[in-house]
Amino acid sequence: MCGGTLINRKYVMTAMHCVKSSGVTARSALVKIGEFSLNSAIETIPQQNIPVAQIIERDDYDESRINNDIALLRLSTDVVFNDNVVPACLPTDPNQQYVGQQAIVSGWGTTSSGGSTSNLLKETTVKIVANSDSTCLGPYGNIGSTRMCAYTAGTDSCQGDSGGPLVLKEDGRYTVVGVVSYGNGCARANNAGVYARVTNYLSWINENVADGWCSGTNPTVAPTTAAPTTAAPTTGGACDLTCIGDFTGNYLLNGLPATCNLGICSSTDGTDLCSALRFPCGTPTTAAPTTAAPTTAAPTTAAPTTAPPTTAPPTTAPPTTAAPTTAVPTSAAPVKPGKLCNLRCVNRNLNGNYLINGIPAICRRGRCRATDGSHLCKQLGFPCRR
Ligand code: 4AZ
Repeated sequence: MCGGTLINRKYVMTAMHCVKSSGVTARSALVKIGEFSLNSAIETIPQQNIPVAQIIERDDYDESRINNDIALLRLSTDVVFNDNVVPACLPTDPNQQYVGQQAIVSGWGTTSSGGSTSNLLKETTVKIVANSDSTCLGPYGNIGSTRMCAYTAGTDSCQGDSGGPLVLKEDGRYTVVGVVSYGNGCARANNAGVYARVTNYLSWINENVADGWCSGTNPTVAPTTAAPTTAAPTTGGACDLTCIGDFTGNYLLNGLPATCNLGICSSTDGTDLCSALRFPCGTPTTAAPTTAAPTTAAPTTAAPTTAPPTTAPPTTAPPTTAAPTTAVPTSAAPVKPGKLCNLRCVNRNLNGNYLINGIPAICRRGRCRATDGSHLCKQLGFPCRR
């Protein structure tokens, strides 16, 4: 199994080594979107299991050096976005190095080198380091511009997290900057984790995922034509987000408080919502075209898990690649942890930080609190009773 990142309604980004092994590409794959608990259904919104229609490979993938370890999965049906399922943004600046920035990596991989995988999605925070950092250059030598390292003592991605996202907050949105690739063991002192560097592949990604955007074109990619000199004023009125979903109620859309009715939303703090979100479902006809326009409303990052490729080409398709998507916490405000929630009936070994149905939580022996101050048990529908 591997991870992956939802890029838009049709494409998941993962690692090449998740879909190809010893020169043989997997024949089929299944992506699980909105998954959280692998062996019990505690998700408040059911996951979407979508077969992969096409695996888009990097033909410069070097299996022996684990270079260009990045692949795209074209889904056979469109993902339905919801509170727990929103694509991650792609970086817009190909030259950004992110050195020194804290980033979140997530997955269902092993919780120690050679240990067992996690039934529940886990996340941790690691610092992106320069390729020349001793924790990167020391163990791996010169990894060039196609890879990046992230290191924080005592925590790491691990086996089974491969293909999954390394995200950080950029302009208030979660942006996927790395794809989990490899490392010497896991959380080994002075050995960083290695990630495919997403900025190195932006053109390739954008060229290949073009038909997966709501509007037909990637709103994050600057148009080649110049913006008009007389820009029409943007209004603070309703914003049409129906390409993302028919959601109704109050939401934090990329941290902006908003109220929505069947996908038509207005901010409740006076912000010009559509403009702040950079018109994810296209610009209204009266508004001037924006130049660079990052994508999605709710700041959800996908953390799919994928299965390893089959090495031999079997005649029957293996029950392969699972790629769940789960939300990364949406707001980073320092708040008091919420009420204690007993989840021991789900997993009595929950220890550490998790994303539970998209809710960031900290757990000790199966008892958890939301770190965003919310009432975890209530949001999960009290899975282990009150
Ligand atoms: C793996 O085998 C793997 N510590 C992924 C990430 C890391 C190590 C191993 C990074 O999938």
